[in-house]
Amino acid sequence: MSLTNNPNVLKWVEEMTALTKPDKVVWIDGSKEQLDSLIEEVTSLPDGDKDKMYKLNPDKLPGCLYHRTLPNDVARVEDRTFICCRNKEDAGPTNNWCDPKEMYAKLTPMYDGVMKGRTMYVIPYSMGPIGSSLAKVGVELTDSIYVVLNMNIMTRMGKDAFKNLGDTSNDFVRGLHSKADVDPEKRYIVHFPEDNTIWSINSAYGGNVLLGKKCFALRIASYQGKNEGWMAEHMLILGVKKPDGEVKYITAAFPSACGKTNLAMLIPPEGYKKDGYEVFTVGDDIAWMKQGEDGKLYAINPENGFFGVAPGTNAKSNYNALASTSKNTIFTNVAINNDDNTVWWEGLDKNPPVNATEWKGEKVNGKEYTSVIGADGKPQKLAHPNSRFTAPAENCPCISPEFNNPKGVPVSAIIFGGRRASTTPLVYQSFDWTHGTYVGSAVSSETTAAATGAVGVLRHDPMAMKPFIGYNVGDYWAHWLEMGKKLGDNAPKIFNVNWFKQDENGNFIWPGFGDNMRVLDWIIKRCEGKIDADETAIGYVPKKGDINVKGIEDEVTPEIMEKLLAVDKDLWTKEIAEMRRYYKEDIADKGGRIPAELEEELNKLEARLNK
Ligand code: OXD
Ligand code: MN
Repeated sequence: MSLTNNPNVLKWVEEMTALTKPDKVVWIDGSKEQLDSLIEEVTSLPDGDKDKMYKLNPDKLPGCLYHRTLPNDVARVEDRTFICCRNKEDAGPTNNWCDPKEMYAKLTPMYDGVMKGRTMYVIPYSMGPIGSSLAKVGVELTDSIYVVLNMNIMTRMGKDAFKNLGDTSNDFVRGLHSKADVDPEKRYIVHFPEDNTIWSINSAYGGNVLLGKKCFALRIASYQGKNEGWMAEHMLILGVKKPDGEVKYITAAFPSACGKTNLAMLIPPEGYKKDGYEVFTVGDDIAWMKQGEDGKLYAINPENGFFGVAPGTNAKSNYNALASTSKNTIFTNVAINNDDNTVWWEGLDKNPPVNATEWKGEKVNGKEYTSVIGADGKPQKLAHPNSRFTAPAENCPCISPEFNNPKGVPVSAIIFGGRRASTTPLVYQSFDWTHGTYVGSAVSSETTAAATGAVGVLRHDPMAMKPFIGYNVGDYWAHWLEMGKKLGDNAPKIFNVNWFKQDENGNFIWPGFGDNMRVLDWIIKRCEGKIDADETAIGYVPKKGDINVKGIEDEVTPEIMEKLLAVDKDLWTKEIAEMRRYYKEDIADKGGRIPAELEEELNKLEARLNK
């Protein structure tokens, strides 16, 4: 039975049913009875079925499920991800492009009859709190129960999502997914921004198939945001409660492997806790931001859960993330401890289970296994490095009381950052929004000695959005500038941070994790106009003594702090040369329409440095 009378939804579901030819169509109402019966069904499937899930220990991990994907289907596939808009130039240099007509023609035969013998699930969902003017509706059609159960955690799923759409609106994102085949050469993650449509086929990995997340909430939404005057960003949202009781909200964009989830769930150092500081998580991955009636920029987290990387998550590195996985969580591609039917991953603790099943499903002696050197020259891993937990946001001990506020939270500061061994100081503030937009366009992260390949190679990832901008990156930067003009004096202040500065011996010189609170503290004081700063060529840098190091004085001596905050002229001259190369070779020469104001910011930066 369909859950809506909206003719646009009904017509499209009918068309897609005619194309994919499932045996049965089930509308997902989101009720407990329906979800419970899907869990029974998916856990009763034979081993080896692509959808197969397992129940975990009900006492230790109540309501938790386990799933493993095919070994060739463990991550987002950027080379098979497309933006299909009519004009190639509108996709720009950061996207794979194909003409929409051509892509529909190519994929339609692949979807033809693909769900024969299977059930199609119709999943209505809301990105953002139901009833919020910032929220948007999506409908995903899928032949995977694993997808239904993940969408139930990651979105507001079920019949209430249709309430936001109403009986006549056509403003919903149409997602079609089939796990279909196993052949990675036939895997496609395709966006048609001009049709509000996403087609995903031949994958069962989260980022490729939970279509509300990267596909809708970033790629399609960034395009919608440009047209409708708001922003969809790859940003965490956190609130800092100060001793006076006021909560200041900050968003932050970092490329992967820079600790976004950790910052979102930060636990302040003892001294700050004693003074009454608290940190609340609103979101760990995506922010939708729009100007409110009072002129300020408001942010919602469109998601309802966390799709986090498991390895490295432990009680010390991120207590709140680990606690979020204690119940009603789906684990994908981690290892199983067969003694008690629980899960394990590298970095959880120092005791890999002995009686273990590794992520591909092979029973192994865990302790021995992790000490054997694999074909890649590294110790074997029980869990895949990109294994994940899908955890409900409501499980998070520090979830913000504003998490479901339909108005969102007012943003005081926006932070950019990357992993930089040198050059970039611990923190600096941009001069204004336009300069801050330049700083965002220059976000890049360095490869480290720990990774294979050359050390210190810059990977550009503007606003940490490179794989997620659903249109021309130059137009995206222009949209940022446009938003700044609209926000005027209400615009959040823009900062850049670098937790990863190293000394001559390659040791990190900033402790990071909870101690990043000390930097947030400076940022908030800057937003409040409570603290002065040194004006440098690159922006405002903290004055000596203004980053609070109480409790870590032994580790962060005045000499180290000087290094952390240094602006080295030679390194910045190189940085500017690299940015000129990047703008020209990677962007402009490849069809990126760089706004003149950003070229001008680069000129001004160079002039200030040479003054
Ligand atoms: C993610 C990503 O999974 O950014 O959040 O790849
Ligand atoms: Mn992400």
